[in-house]
Amino acid sequence: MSLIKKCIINKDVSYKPVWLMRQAGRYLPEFRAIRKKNQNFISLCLNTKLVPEITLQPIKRFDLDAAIIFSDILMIPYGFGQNVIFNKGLGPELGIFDKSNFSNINEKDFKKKLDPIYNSIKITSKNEILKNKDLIGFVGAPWTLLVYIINRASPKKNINKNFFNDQSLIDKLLRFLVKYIKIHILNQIKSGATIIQVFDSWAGLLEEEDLGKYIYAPTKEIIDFIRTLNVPSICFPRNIKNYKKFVTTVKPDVISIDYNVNPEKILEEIDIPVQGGLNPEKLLEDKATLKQEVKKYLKVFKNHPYIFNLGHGVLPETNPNMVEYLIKFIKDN
Ligand code: 1CP
Repeated sequence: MSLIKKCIINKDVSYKPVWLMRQAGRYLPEFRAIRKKNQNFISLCLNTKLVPEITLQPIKRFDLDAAIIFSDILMIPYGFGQNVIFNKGLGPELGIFDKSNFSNINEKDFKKKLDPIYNSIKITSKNEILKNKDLIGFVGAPWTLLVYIINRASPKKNINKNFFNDQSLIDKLLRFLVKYIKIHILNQIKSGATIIQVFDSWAGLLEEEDLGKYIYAPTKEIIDFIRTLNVPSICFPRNIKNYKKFVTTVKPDVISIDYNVNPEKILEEIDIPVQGGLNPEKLLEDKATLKQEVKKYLKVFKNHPYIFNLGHGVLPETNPNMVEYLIKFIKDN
């Protein structure tokens, strides 16, 4: 059994496994060299020669316990036939999505469009370097994908005021998303993904009264589905206010926390394995500051099953030497 699975399934507290969100990508010079030659991000995510290489870049450098497949949550809207472009510095830009789009969505075309991802997972999972390590597959949660599809851009800048105007469109899209997220998960697992993480990056945008419909019910359906496949699930509902309610309602195997969460409070409230928390900005500071902060998380979760990770992705300006220092420090403690 892999060390992460020992933590999740056996609730082993003696070893703290580690991987980092966005461990493949932006901050690594070997990734930047590939990215420079591959300006189209979607095509890069569909490149079965480069995706396994990028996925394994951090594993070659650092003593990590898992690789995460190099892909993006917006490959699902791409699989729906929606236009998706990644502009440098501006974030993603998506084409119009209205009722007419539904007639173009079908399982055969979706699978065909995303097939290179599944082939990359097959190739990557067979690499010797991942022996006894996990290969993490992932999806965006229904709510977060709904936000990108309807808003057509990151909600970081602004959210379309007419977002909920066409309620029948939203309701139908939510049902389509749950169905196709499950298909995407199943195909990743069949290809060799051994854990699934569900990213709900924009969970924090909703008010309490809307959580049931847009977060709890659809995410629970996905988590229940992953459970039938005997694969552990990790949920990352970023900025959600009530973790206890989320965990008891959705019932993931692991809850991943962001850097605004007080780890001591989580420990009091939650009895399932926990992942993450460290503010990625700590990797931009000096080693002593980083060490102090890491120690805090290791101390709080000393007697609790805990997967070390960050509270969000590795920042592009991070020095890879600091990542190396971080991982060595965790392994030596
Ligand atoms: O080189 C570049 O310009 C591309 C930058 C980049 C990378 C490296 C994007 C664009 N996506 C990715 C890969 C990626 N995205 C991974 C790969 C595996 C790894 O973690 O190493 C993963 C898991 C994601 C997930 C993802 N994509 C999320 C969820 C996590 C989060 O950041 O909250 C989201 C919201 C996206 C959408 C996305 N992809 C890329 C951008 C710029 C954005 C928009 C972010 C925003 O709205 O602010």
